[in-house]
Amino acid sequence: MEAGGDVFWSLFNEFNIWAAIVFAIVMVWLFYNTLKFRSSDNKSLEFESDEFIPGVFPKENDNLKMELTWTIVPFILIVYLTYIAWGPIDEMWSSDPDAHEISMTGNQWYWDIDCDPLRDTAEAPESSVEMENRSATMFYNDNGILICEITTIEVEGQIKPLLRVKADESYGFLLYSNDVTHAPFFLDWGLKEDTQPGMETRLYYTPSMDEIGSSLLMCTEYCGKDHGYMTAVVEVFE
Ligand SMILES: [Cu+2]
Repeated sequence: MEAGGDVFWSLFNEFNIWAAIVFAIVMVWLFYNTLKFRSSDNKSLEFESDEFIPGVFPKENDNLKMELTWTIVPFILIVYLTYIAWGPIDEMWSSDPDAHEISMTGNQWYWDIDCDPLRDTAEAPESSVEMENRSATMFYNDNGILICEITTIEVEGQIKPLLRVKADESYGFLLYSNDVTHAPFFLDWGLKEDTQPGMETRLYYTPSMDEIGSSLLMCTEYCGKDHGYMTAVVEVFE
């Protein structure tokens, strides 16, 4: 199963390609200069080391063109890589009006997941407290097709929520917290986002056919004693 979606993988590959190019240039440059400027048969180089005066830059060895090159070229590359690194963030933050919305509320130390948080009201609930005790565990679309289900699953002896979503469906996750900052991390999707008390955060994702199967969801913002057990399982079905 490929995790993270196409946009993540193309970014990963592009970073690897640039890392290989930079590595090759550095290595060629390193060995070229090591060999070219080595001292042979104990002869000293063109300058005497005694000529160096501490605190005084040996201007005669300066090469402005070279310094500008190794400053400007990596700078351009870093700016470019920073720019393309926004791609996945942009994608998970781009709202899709057709996305089916699922709410996830962080609590110390469990996740409350609701398949249909916006029923009953035309707008988003004002607070996650309103949604307590009225979680929808299933949602069918207009064609009667199941696109969200919440059940439970046993993970290492503990009962955890199991969120089931359909491949090729667009989902918007509405994220809340009832106490402190949490952060659901969809491990195999490569997505994470903070949940904040008193604030709604969102992320959007369309699981692909390649992602059919189960993967872990865990909290990645330290939230107290049982932070490490604040997990759930996400299953993508066909
Ligand atoms: Cu946590």
